[in-house]
Amino acid sequence: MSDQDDYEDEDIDLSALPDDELVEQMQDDLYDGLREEVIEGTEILLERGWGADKVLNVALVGGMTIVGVDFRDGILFVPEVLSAANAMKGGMSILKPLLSASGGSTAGKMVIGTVKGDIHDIGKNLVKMMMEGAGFEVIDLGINNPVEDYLAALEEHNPDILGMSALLTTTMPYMKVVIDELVSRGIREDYIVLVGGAPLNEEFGEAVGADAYCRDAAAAVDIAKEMLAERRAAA
Ligand code: B1M
Repeated sequence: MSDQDDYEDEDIDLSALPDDELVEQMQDDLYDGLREEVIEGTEILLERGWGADKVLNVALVGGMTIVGVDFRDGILFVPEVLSAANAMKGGMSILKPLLSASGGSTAGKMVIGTVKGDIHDIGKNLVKMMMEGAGFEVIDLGINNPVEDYLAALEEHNPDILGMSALLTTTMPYMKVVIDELVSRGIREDYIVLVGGAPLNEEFGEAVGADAYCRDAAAAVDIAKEMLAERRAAA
């Protein structure tokens, strides 16, 4: 964005914009790392009756997709992407209680973490929110988890599901390290193992020995529910 654009942005009354222009403006603000503006836009869309999932997918994830393209093409660099991520997290903090609205119940338990070498956590955090919204208890191990962290959490929390996230082609193979370790300890079948992250696909999920690859947070919820129901029925 040019200085001129920045200057113009200062005068924009977000609440006066129609929905499509507001979304466009929010995506610009996310791109520019303007956390407060992204929060304000999120609140306005909710007040206008947008569902939390629609605000998330259309305004926030849509904005982050644009950031991703420019990051890939060398137009944006790490500091800018970090501030865009910070702005996105601002919007997500407003949506979190809504996405997690059902709270309290125990549809099942999940341990989730981003794998070793990888510090991307926005997608994982979304999965956590949506799983909590669907009534799951989620233990979040955060980022950069070596196999030992997963093993310790599985032992401590005895979850139904292990979820792993990776955003880099260089870190996604680490999922196999974790799964192989579960196999060699004879505990692989004790857990439903779900994997996700932008560079993965179904074929990869199968190749590393996961039970399923989850395209997005909503798919993670559906797959978790379905697999857990099957497992409980079989037991
Ligand atoms: Co990174 N980065 N990054 N980055 N970054 C990517 C992933 C990249 C594709 C950008 C690009 O080139 N276009 C590229 C990877 C290329 C590749 O591996 N082939 C890349 C790179 C190269 C890097 C660095 C190496 C850059 C550098 O330093 N030179 C570096 C690596 C650091 C490291 O991890 N060791 C790096 C750093 C960063 C930041 C720190 C600046 C920041 C992360 C901030 C944070 O997460 N707190 C960042 C960001 C923000 C991105 C992009 C722009 C956005 C990722 C994101 O949050 N997407 C990303 C480009 C892109 O993906 N568009 C990029 C939004 C999020 C909602 O989607 O994470 O896919 P996603 O999650 C989805 C699904 O994938 C799924 O559900 C989620 C919600 O629907 N899902 C799961 C995810 N995890 C799941 C787990 C499950 C189930 C589903 O478990 C059951």
